[in-house]
Amino acid sequence: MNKTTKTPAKNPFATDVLEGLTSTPKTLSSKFFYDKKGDELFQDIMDLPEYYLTNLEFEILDNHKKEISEAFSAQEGFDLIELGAGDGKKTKILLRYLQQEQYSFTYVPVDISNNVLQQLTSSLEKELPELETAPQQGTYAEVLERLEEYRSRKKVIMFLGSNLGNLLPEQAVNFLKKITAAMGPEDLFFIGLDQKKHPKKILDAYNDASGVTEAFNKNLLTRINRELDGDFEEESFIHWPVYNPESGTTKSYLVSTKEQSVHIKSLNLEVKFEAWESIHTEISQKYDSASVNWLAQQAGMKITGSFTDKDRYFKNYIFRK
Ligand code: AVJ
Repeated sequence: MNKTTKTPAKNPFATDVLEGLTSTPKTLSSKFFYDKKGDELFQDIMDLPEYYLTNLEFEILDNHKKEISEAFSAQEGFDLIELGAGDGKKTKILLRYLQQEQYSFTYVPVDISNNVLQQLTSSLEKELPELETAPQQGTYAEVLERLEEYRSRKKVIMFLGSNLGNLLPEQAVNFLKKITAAMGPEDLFFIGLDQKKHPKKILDAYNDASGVTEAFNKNLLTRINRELDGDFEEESFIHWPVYNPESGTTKSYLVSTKEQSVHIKSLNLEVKFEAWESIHTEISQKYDSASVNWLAQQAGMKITGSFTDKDRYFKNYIFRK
C-alpha cells in the first residue's frame, strides 16, 4: 500500500479507485461516470423508453409551470440556481414560461462538467436570447460554499432528476443540511425525487434492453483503463442492477464472470477477482412520503408544496427553511 498511496493523492479519481478496489466488498463511485463519453451515454439514457424519470419530470414541470413560477416569484426578482444543470431540457420549460410571463430572475446553472455547461449556455443563447444567465462550474461542495454569495435577493435552489438518489441517506442529509445553511427564510429549495413503484418498472429503468445503462456502468472500467493505465476486460464483467423494495434502493454492480486479475499500472495495483465477485458502482434511491419527510426534517426544512404525475411515479417538492 505505501508505494501506491503517494501517486494518486492529487487525483481524486485515482484516490477513489485505489480505495474502492482495495476495499471489501469492492466499490467504485458513480460520480466518475460523467466524463465526455459518460455525459453522452447519460443523454442516451434519458431518451430510453425504460428510463421514465426524465419524461415524467418534464411533464410535471410543464403541467405545473404556472403554480411553480408563482411560488418562485419575488418582488425584487430572484436567482434560480440549478445544481447539476445538465442539458437543461427540463429546466427550459420553466425558463421559457418565466420569461414569457415577465418574471425577473437570473438563471445560474451549475455543473461539474465544463463541457456540459458550455453546450447549455450556447443553446440558451439561441433559444432564449433575452435570458440572464450566470453559469458556475464546480462540484456541488464547491458551489454550496459559494451559495453564500447569493444573498441580496430571494434564491431558488433547484435540484432535479432525482440526482439526490445517488447519495447514501447520511450523505444526502449532509448535503441537504448545507443547502439549508445557505438558505434564508424566503428562499426555496425545489427538488425532484423518483418514487417507489412496481419493482419491475424501476429495475427496467436501470437494465434497459438496448444495453445503454450497461455501457454507462462499464464506462467506469474504460475510464480506469484509459486514465490510470488499467487492463480491465469489459467483456468479463456483467452489469447487474438490483432493487430492494423495502429500502427503496436500486444498487448497480459490475460482476466478474470469472476469476481474474486486473493490473492498474499508474496505481501500481494488482486487483484480484474471484469468479462472481462484484464491484458496487451506484445507488439510485427511490422515495416515499415517509422517507422524504424524514429527509426534510433531518435537514431542518419543511415541505411546503409538491407536484406529481398521474401515476405518482415522480414528485417535485418545494422545501423551505
Ligand atoms: C442522474 C443519478 C438521477 O440514478 O437514475 C441513470 C443516473 N444511472 N441510469 C439515476 C443513472 C443509471 C441517474 N441520476
